[in-house]
Amino acid sequence: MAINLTPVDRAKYAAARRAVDLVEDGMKLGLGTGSTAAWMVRALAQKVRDEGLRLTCVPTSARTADLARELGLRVVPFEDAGWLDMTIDGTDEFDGNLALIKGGGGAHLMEKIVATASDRMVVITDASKEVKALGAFPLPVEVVPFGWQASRMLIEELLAAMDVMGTQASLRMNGSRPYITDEGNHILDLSLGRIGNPRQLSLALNQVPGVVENGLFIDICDAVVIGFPDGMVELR
Ligand code: ABF
Repeated sequence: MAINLTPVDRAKYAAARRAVDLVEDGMKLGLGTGSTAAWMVRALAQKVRDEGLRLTCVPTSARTADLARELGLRVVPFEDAGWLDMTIDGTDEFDGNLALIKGGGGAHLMEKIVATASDRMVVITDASKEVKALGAFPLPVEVVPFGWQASRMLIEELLAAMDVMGTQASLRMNGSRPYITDEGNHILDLSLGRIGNPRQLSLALNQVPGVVENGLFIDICDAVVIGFPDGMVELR
């Protein structure tokens, strides 16, 4: 492994390596998205080469699919894999109940579908993602392009009636144009500050017309592997 990694990269790699130790021959795996998940894909490809494992991998984004194929992993369409044994993915925040905010990488719709269709979801992260209460990280909400402004207004009205500190929803941009997800949708990032009741907010958001999915993962994550720059890991 390159020795000039930053401390955060070393921490992410340590978490990724530990999660890959959980992978067994014959498993059907969901592969997450983001920089920590990319370390996991690299470590997984090495393990397959070293041990001759036979794995079936389902990516949660086009960029994870490209990386996995490039490294020789067997990538199949989700519909061909069926129920998965385990998904390993990163996160933007996690709290004491293992509730997550995900979607900073724009892939939370596919990530949530794949994670919930798995027997286990293991999150890999560095320690900076641990929070007492979710919400400091802007909550991503995927919305269909048609009428996204109406969806944003309805979301802001909803937020005003809920236990959150901030109520602003902003359209995620990619340069001068709206960001487009792998599924062709837009993302609104909600600057909430602190979410008093993540479960209630997640349920309410998905009722808003035009909303496809939000980045709150409640009762989905089974374990969090926290990596540290010295190579140590902690399991939650
Ligand atoms: C992905 O992991 C995204 O949902 C989330 O934004 C990202 C965390 O990014 P990183 O691993 O690069 O810190 O699942």
